[in-house]
Amino acid sequence: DIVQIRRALISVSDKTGLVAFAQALAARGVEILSTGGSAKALRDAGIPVVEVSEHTGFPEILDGRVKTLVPQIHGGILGRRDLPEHVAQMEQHAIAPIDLVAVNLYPFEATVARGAAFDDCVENIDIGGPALIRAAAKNHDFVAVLTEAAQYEAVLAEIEAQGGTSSALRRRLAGEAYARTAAYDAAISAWFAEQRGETFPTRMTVAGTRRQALRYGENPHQAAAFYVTGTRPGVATARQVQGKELSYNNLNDTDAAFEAVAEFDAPSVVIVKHANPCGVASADSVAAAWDLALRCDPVSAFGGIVALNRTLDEAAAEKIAAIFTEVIVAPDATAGAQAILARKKNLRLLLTGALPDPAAPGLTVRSVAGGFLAQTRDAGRVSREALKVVTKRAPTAAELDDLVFAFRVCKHVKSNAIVYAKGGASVGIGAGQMSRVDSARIAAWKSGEAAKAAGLDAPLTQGSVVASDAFFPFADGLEAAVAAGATAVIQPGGSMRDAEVIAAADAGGIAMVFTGMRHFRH
Ligand code: 93A
Repeated sequence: DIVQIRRALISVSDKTGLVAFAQALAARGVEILSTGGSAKALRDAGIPVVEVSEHTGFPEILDGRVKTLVPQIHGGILGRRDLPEHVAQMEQHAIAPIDLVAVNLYPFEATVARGAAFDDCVENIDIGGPALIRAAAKNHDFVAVLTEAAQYEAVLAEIEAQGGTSSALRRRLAGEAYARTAAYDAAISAWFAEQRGETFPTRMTVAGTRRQALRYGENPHQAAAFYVTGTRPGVATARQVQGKELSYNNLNDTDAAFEAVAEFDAPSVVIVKHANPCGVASADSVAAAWDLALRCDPVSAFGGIVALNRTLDEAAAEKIAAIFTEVIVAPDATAGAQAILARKKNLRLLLTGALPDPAAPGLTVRSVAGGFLAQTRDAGRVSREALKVVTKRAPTAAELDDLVFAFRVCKHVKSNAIVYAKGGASVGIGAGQMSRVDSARIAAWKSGEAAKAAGLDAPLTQGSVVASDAFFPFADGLEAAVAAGATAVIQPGGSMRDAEVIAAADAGGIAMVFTGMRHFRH
């Protein structure tokens, strides 16, 4: 099923690789039809080309809105070469068959991305291009369709090796062609929804490009792949500098760690295990932040994912490399730090070039049986000014710093989340429990273990502050915090029993502030 290429239609906005591709076709005696700009580029390169308007006897009209939308072109693409009636009709109307269509579309996505005006975006909605692509893909039994420069090589290789394209390649290209037009229309409809200020249109397409096939999913019996959907800096846009292949769980944990560390302004480190932070700290340097983050839960940190919000330097690299770590993600790394990590062949180092903006808008999507849930990202951040003191004692300035820090950490801990913090570092994290009081107790207990490991007499929670991602429904959770030695509490407030909880805080002599904002994370 090899199809020899006698005539090709080339119409491309992105002219990358165009000349070399067309040159190779021309060298094989292929007649090239082309639209205005593409034809000019080919002529300038000395490649013989016939303008579509010349071929059809119909000029490009309406500022190029109608270039290829003519029967001579679409008939040449869509006619079946194996049906005598098709062949006869094509002959009757002087329609020459077209065996290869190379089209890439008006750059709608890039035009929107550069913030162009409404009319400019509309003008960049390609009509003729998708029509050519869809037609060629439909008639893939006889036509090869190329929608990006990355595909030129494979087609030329087949023509070189066997004098034409194989049906296997043409089918693959057809599938990729419809994926391209689907993504294009998804981008256009999303843009229209955005223009109307509609976050949740009646139909939503989650469009992504496969970046990597993964060895398996969350478990080895699950298949998985990794898709890139945008340009927001983060795990999907990171460059892997070294280390073993990333797994599904690595990627998920790295995302959690990097999103969390981006919340903090000072040099900070977040260590994640099973999508939950097990140590978070801010300090004067990332190396100092690492020491504090590790102290919170050194047992869990083993085999963890480490995220930094600053360039990884040599001092931090030495320290992190001293314990078994799966992944390090940072905006950048010094050459010295990279040399240190290079000794650990398996350790994956990801560099992102930038930090995500935690306040950036966007959606998160989660699948449920038969559908998916979409919501705006939790871009919420409490400021000191928004806090309401509800106890007799107000927090000190130092307590306030730690309260805001702890609540920010809480946002990245699975509910029910309880975070103890002191001196810009987490000192006890309770995650994912079904009852809040259990999270409070677990956090305090883990902190006691960490203190023992560090050879300290008092638990790290002594003199700390504590944050809760949602309100305390009863006083017991708060009493557990008081028992652990916390001196101040931050929580959303809003429970039916707020009065009891406030009374327990006053009885314990501690300060409490309400945020009015909750950070559930399920
Ligand atoms: O304006 S269109 O929607 N109408 C058409 O008939 C048409 N034919 C090809 N856009 C059309 N194209 C697009 O023109 C192609 O998809 C390609 O992106 C572009 C190439 O134009 P030029 O060769 O003039 O640079």
